[in-house]
Amino acid sequence: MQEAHVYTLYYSPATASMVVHQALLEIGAPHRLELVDLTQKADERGDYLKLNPRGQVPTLLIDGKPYVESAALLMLLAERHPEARLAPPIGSALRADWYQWIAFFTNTLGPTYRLWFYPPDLGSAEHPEVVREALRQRIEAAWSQVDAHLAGRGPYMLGAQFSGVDLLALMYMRWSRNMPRPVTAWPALKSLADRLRQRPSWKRLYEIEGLIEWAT
Ligand SMILES: N[C@@H](CCC(=O)N[C@@H](CS)C(=O)NCC(=O)O)C(=O)O
Repeated sequence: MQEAHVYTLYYSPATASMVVHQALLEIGAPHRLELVDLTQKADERGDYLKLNPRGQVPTLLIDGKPYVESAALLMLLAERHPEARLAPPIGSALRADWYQWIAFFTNTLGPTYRLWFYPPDLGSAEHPEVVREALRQRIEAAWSQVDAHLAGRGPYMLGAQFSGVDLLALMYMRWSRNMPRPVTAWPALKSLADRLRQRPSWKRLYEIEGLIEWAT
């Protein structure tokens, strides 16, 4: 008989599901993976639309109930598995920083990256140069801010202590690899990326998702 898992992650390799997948690996929580075919048009993703009306990944089923939004799923997993220490204790000063940086990544970089990678969201197959340039500047300004933060208060996003925010940062950092200015061009960001890419959960994620680029 198949083991019934609490968690089922609907994912696609190298996408916004990465952070949730890596969090599950960090936690060591048994889970089932369901691959979502993103080559199909979003409104043709059949039954998956019942779980995630926008047809996007990730979706995490917890005891059969679907939840979406990568940053929310990261926070939920951190809360459900305090022993994995993906979040500092509630009420601590670091917890406040943790909320702040998660919101920063998901509000600032998330939507801008989305527009960068999905020009049809703004109505064209390719961005006009002026739009592409504006997005590039916004993305690079956000990374400059994070680099300055890390240079003063690193090496991790919360200082000396690794946390789930670093997993979120790592996913966004990886997506910059083919951009005009990859994060590895900023010294403190490069050092964070190098540190995080040593984690067993990252290596395992690469094996499972069949990833090659930007491994180390
Ligand atoms: N805000 C969402 C964004 C999810 C998202 O845009 N996922 C992309 C992959 S990175 C996707 O599903 N793309 C396929 C599509 O939009 O059709 C999150 O962070 O979970």
